[in-house]
Amino acid sequence: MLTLLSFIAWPLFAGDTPALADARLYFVTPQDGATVKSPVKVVFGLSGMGVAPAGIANDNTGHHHLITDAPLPDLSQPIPKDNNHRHFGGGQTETMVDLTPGTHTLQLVLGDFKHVPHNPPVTSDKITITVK
Ligand SMILES: [Cu+2]
Repeated sequence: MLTLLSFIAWPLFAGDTPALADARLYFVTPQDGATVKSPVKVVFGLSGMGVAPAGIANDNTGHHHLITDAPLPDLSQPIPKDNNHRHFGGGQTETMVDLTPGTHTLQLVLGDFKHVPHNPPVTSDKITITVK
């Protein structure tokens, strides 16, 4: 029931750090549908807001989270930290990811200094890649 409620009331249940209206999060590389080799170089694109390391509460900033092979997490809570939810709390804007051969989905979510998505959440499109 709680899950259903927070889904229906989703924008109200987002984090309390405001996002700028024109913020856009996207993959510079790889492109949706690309066939790549592992480790996969992933470059994060962000416009309309800035990147800051975790733990530093600067206005209009956040840090990147790369979600692989998983749906978006509960956007009202700190983003989980596991093999499917990678945090780049140092303010990194690219990474190399080891992925098994086959198809994988990638999605980016910006998190605030407490690892909670902004309001409204800033997320990229979910892309699908094939690893040879
Ligand atoms: Cu984080």
